Order: sequence, then C-alpha cells, then structure tokens
Amino acid sequence: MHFSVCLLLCVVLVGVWETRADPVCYGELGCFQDGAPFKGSGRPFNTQPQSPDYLEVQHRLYTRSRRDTPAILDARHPDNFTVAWPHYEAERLTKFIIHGFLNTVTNVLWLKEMANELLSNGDYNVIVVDWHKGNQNPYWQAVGNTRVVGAQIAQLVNMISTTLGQPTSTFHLIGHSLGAHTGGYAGERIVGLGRITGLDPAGPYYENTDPEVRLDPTDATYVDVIHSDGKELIKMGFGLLEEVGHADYYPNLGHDQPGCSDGSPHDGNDKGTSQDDNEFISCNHDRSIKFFIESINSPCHFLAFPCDNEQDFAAGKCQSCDSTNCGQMGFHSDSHIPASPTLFYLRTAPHTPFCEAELGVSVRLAAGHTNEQGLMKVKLYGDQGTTDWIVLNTKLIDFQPGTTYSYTVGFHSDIGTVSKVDLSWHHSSPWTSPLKWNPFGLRHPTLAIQEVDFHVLKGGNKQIHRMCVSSKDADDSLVETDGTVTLDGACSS
Ligand SMILES: [Ca+2]
Repeated sequence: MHFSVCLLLCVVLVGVWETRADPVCYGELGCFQDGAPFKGSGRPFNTQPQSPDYLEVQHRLYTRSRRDTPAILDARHPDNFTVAWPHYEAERLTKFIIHGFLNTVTNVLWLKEMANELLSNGDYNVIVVDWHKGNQNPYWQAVGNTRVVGAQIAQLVNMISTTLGQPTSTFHLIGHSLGAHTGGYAGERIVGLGRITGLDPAGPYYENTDPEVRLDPTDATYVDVIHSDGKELIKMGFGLLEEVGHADYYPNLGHDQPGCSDGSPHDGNDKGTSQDDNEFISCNHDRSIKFFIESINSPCHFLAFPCDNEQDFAAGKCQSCDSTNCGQMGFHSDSHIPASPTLFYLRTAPHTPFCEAELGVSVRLAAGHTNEQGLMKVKLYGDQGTTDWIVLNTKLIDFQPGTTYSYTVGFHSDIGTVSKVDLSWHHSSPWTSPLKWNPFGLRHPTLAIQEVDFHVLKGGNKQIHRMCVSSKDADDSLVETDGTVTLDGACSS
C-alpha cells in the first residue's frame, strides 16, 4: 500500500483510541511502556515495540575494503562484533545510516549510495541498520519499534566503545524519517555521542511531543537536522517542521521542494532513492536524503543563513551571513556549529546538483568621510542575467571610513560573467545616536565607496572580480542614503 495512503488511513480516518498495556521487557535493552509521555492526542494508536527476536535487526558494516558486500552482525548479539567484523577499526570514525518507514536495503538505492559517498569521503566504518521487519504497516507499530531499534544501536555503540576504547564522540548516526527518531532513542542511551543527523525526521506521531519521544538536542553533542517536508499529514507532509536540533536547516522554507510540486514521478531527479511508485509521493520527504548525499563530496557548500523564521527569509531579510554565523547544510554542517540553537534557511536548485552558487562580497569604504549607520545592498549584472537586490547586512552596522565589510550571500541563477554592480544603502540610526539622525532628510548621510570585491563560487569554481567606479571624479563614488552608485570599471591599484 502507498506510504501516504496507509498513513492517512492509519492516522486521519480513525478516532482517538487509547490503549494501555503492561511494559514489555527485552533483557538488557530494558522495559518499554506506552504511557506518558508516549501516549497523547497525536498518537491514536500508541503501541509498544515488538521483540528483538521478531525484528531481527541487522547491522551491515561497509568499509573501503568491503564496499560492495557488507559484513552482517545480528543486532541481538552485539558482543559478536569482533568475530563478525574483523575489519572494523576503532581508529576510524563510525557512521550509522538508519532508514525509515517501509524502506528496505533492497527496495531503495539511497542506503548503498550514501554508504559509498561516505567511504569516498573518508576511511570510515559505515554501518547500515536494517530494520525492515519492524518498519512495515501499520505505521504506529513501526513507530513503536523504533525504540527497540534505537536501544540496539546504543547497545552496539557502547559495546564497541567499551571493548575497543573508541570514544563515543567519534560515532555519528544519520537517520531518515523514523530513522531520525531512532537515532534519538539511541543517543539518549549513549553518553557523549558525537552527532546525530536527522534527515526530515518523521512528523506523524512526533509533532508536539516530549523530547523523550522524539529527536532533540540532548540526544547527542551535536544534532543537525534537514527539514524538507515539514507540514501536516493531511497536506501530504511526512516531516516535522518544528526545530529539534542544535542546527535546523530549512531548504526552500522546509516544506515544499522545487521540482516536487507538479506530481511528476521523476520530479527533482530520482537518482538514488526508491524506485517504486511511492517516489513522487515522498519526493519532498526524500529530498533531504538527496541533499545530504550530494553534500558529502560536493565542493559546493549548501551555504545557509541564520533567520528567526521563514517569513523573514521569504521576505529577503536573511540573505547574508559572515564568518561567524553562516551555516552549511549537510554532511559538513559540523564545521559551522552555532553557539546556540539556530534555524538556517537556504534555497536550492530543483534538480541535481541542488547546491547553488554563493557570492562573497567585500565593500571597501574610502577613508576621510564620516561614519554612518545603515543597511547595504547590491545588485549584480552579468552577461546571462541580473540578480535581485541582495541585502548584505541584515543587522544595522556603523560603517567606518577606510574599512572593508565582507559578506557571503547565496543566489539562484547563474548570471554569467559579472560586468556591473549597483550598490545602495539605507541610512538608519537608533534613538541612542541623535547626532546621526537625519531629521526631515536634511542631513544627507553619505558613504564613499572605494571598491567592491566579490567572488562567485559555483560547483567549486571560483571567479574573483574587483569593481570600482569608472569615473576618476571622487564625487562619483559618493552614495547618499537610498541612492545608487554603479561600479563598472577596473580598479586603478
Ligand atoms: Ca530525544
């Protein structure tokens, strides 16, 4: 049955029906109860997990020496790992990949593709968690089973860490949909787990739940999340829109992905995901996987901008970042861990390669003028197109003469070779700086632009340009508030 149809039948067409049973206990994994916080209005059929003997979870180890044929470990016997996995090395970083609802190691390609990309990136131990007996219909039973699968992953990580001395900080769990929450259940049982990456964590049964029920920042030292299908199930959304990590990435606002909207089975390029007829139904949901896979070895950065909410991003208020606050969606997001939990937004292309061009802009102000506060923006003209106005600083800056201000921004279309830059700025002065006010527009606040340096980075290729005002008249480099100066000439030095 269709993933979506099944979920709708399971969740929407039935009323709230609470069940309550005695806890189930599975040896060293402990006991699992279905009472609070696991029961709730969003969970009409809350079910305890099935037994490890029923689930028959397998851990499939891939390494560079065994890329095609994994070595299989029965999750019920984690202490057998030294025998089953003689080529496991504790000196390597270890990556777990955990699939979600209905996926199996044979009916989707992305598990193998992600393992391969990871092994191309580094000499890792890559473990694909195969829980295909526990992730079938009904959905709520698969939800329940994630708790045991997570506990088994934790049991293995702790076993390896204890036996070989491998620090738990070197383990990274990557989970899609239900697999993201499975990673959370593992993480809460592993002291000092390095990282969990949630790829569009499942929404149904997890919306507005307690952190114990879902993935949350306490489950690992670093939790990064890509939201690609975050909307209600009734709108065919399978992901969770609410933030659940230290860094939550919302590509294309996080709910509808470009290239997925017209219902074509091959929307957004079907490379690497399910080959069955569910694909276009879960195009948005699976897009998080494609972003992550592309990010592993791409020279493109999936640059993302911190923003308080999607309305601000959609309104163009969060178009730039600097060395202190940029985000990088995907595998390399741990090189940009924010100091506090942060929402990041970005745009992507509708087809692979999804990562779009980024633009570094440095504006140098001429010396000898007065400082002014405000916001600056640029517009670029290329031989293949023109950008919209791009706001450089989203927070007010006190622009100092003789100083260079550098930003990174993203933009969609390839505009070709840039030949002209328009620069504008808007004066704004807080009430605490009355001397910098501009009463009735009488003061004419002005900046003097010396030059604009910028580089376009697309697909690893970097074009660097310097643009200056073509006129030799210094007055032509002056730009009054809300005015525009055009830079279309070479710089003299
Ligand atoms: Ca949790």
